[in-house]
Amino acid sequence: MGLTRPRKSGTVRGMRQATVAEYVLQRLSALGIDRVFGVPGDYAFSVDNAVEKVEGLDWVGCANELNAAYAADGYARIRGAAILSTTYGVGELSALNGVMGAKAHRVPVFHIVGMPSERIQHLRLITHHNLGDTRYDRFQDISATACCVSAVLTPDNCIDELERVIREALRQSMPAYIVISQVNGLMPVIGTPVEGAPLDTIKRQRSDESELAAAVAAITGKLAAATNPVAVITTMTSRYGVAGKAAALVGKANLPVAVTPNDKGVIDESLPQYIGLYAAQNSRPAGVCDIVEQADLILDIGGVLLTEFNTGLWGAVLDTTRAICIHDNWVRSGTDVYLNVAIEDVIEALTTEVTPRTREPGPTPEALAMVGSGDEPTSSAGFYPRLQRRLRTGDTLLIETGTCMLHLNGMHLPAGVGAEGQGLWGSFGWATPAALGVALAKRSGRTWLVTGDGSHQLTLNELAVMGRYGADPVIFVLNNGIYGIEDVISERGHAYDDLAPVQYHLLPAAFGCQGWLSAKVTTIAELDEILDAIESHDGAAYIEVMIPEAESQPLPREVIDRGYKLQTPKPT
Ligand SMILES: Cc1ncc(C[n+]2csc(CCOP(=O)(O)OP(=O)(O)O)c2C)c(N)n1
Ligand SMILES: [Mg+2]
Repeated sequence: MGLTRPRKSGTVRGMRQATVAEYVLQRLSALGIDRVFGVPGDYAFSVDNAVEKVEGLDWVGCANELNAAYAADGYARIRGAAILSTTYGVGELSALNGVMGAKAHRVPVFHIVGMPSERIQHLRLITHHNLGDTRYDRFQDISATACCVSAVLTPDNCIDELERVIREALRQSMPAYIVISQVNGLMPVIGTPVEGAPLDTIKRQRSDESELAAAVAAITGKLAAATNPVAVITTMTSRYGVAGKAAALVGKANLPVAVTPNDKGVIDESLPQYIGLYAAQNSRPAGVCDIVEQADLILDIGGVLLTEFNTGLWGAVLDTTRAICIHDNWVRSGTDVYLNVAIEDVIEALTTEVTPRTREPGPTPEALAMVGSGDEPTSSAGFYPRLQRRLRTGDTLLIETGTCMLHLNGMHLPAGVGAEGQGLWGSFGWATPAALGVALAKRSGRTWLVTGDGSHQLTLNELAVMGRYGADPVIFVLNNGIYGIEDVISERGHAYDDLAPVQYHLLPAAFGCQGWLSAKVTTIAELDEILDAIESHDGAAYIEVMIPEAESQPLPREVIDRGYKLQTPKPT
C-alpha cells in the first residue's frame, strides 16, 4: 500500500531555476499548503511531475475531479488555502461544481489546469478533450467563472501574474484559476522568483484609515447606546482566519452571540456568551429567536445571508435597519456604508474600543436528551445524542446536506469542537471527499463525518483514497434507503427518492482500507458498543447506522407547505 512512489529526482529548491509548473507549486506551498488534490492527465503532466519534485508537497490522487475539488475545499477550510490539479476540458469541467461551491463558501482553492501546448495551438492541430476544431480557449471562461481571478501563465509572465492571482484569491477569499500549457509548464521561469510566506503571516486586506476610524466609531457608538444588542458570527470570519478574534470581541463586549445554520461550528459553543442557533421559528433553543429578532442592535460579524435555511424558510422577522453588518471589506450601519475596511482591522479595533456590558443570562443550549436503550432499533432520536457525547475538543464535524444537516445544526457542539457544512451551495455528496481534505489538513483532533446514504452514493469511492493516504475519519452513514429529505419535501412515496440497497459497511474492506473499524448497527446497544470501540480504536472508523425509512421527519407539515409550496418571498 504505497502512499506515493519514490520521487523521480531531487527537489527543486536551490538547485536551478524552477520550471513554470515547479515555480507555481513551490510558491503556493510557501503559503503552508502541503498537498495537491487532483487527477492526472497528459496535458497536465508538467504539473503532475512537478508535484513529485517540489519539496514539502505530496500528491493526493482522488477518485475523480469533483471529489478532488471537494477534498481541496475541505483542506482549505482548515489550512486556509488548497491546491487542486486537473487536466484540460474533461478534468476541469468535472471539478466545476466543487470549485463553484468553494466560491460560494469563500474558500481559496488554487485550481491549476494543464492545457495543450502553444506549438499545437499555433499549428492549429486538432486534439482530444476538445470539440474536433482548433479552438483551445473555450473552457477558460467557464472555469474562470467559478473563481475570482485567473491567469494563463507563460515563463515570462509567471512570476508577476502568480503574485496577482495569489493576492486576489486571498483578498477575496475565493478560488483562483491558473492555466499552464504543457510546454510552458516545462520551461524555466524568467525573472527573479518570489520566496513567499505562510498564509497566517500575510495581511490579506488593507484598510483606509479614515473609513476604518469612522466605521469603528459608528459601531462603538451604537453599541454603547443599545439596550439589548446581540451578535451573530458567520464563517466569513474563519475564512479570513479571524474567527478567534471575533469570539474575543463578543467575549470582551459580553454580547450574547448566535450563529445561523449556514455558519454552524464557526465559534466555540461553550463560550459563556453563546446562546444558540438562530433560524427564526426553528431556532434552538427556541428563546434565541426572540433575543435576535427583538434586539435593538444586531452586530452581524461576517454578513449573515438571509437564505431560506437561515431564516426558518423566510419566517424571520428581522429588521435589517437595526443591523450593523461587518462584511469582508465593508461595513453597513443603517444607511451608512464604510468602504475599504478589512474585517480583521474592524474586529481588532472594535475589541480594543468596546467596554463590557452587563446582561441578563440568556438561554443556555443543552445537550440532546438521551433516547432509547438496549434492543430498541437505531433511529435519529437515538443517534444524535450519542454522537454529541463522543465529540471532543479539537474535533471537526463534517455536516452533509440532507436530513442530518437539520439535526446536526440544532445540536449543541461540545467545547472546542468545530463544524463544516455546505448549506449555502448544498451540493450533496460534498461531505465525504471534504472529510478526506479535512482529515489530511488537521494536525490534531478527529474528523467526524455524518452523511445520509444517498449523499454518500455520489462520492463514496473517495473512501479508497482515504485508505490509501492514511486519512482516519470517523464516518457514520445513515442508511434509510431513500433521499429522506426530498421524500418529505416532495411528499412521500415517489420511486425517484428510493436508493439502490448498498451494503455500506462492507465498503472499507472492498476499497482496501486497512485497519478500519467497520460495522453495521441496528440496535441502540450495538450503537453504544461501537461508539465505545471507536474511542479506543487508533484509526479510521466506518459505521452504517440503520434509520427507519418511515421515521417522523423533523419538518412539520405546515413548514413544508409554507416553504416550498405557498410562500416563496413576495415582492416588497
Ligand atoms: C448535486 C445535488 N443533486 C441533488 C440535490 C438534491 N438533494 C438534496 S438532499 C438530497 C437527498 C439526500 O438524501 P440522503 O443523503 O440519503 O439523506 P437523508 O435525507 O435520507 O437522510 C437530494 C437528492 C442536491 N442538493 N445536490
Ligand atoms: Mg437517505
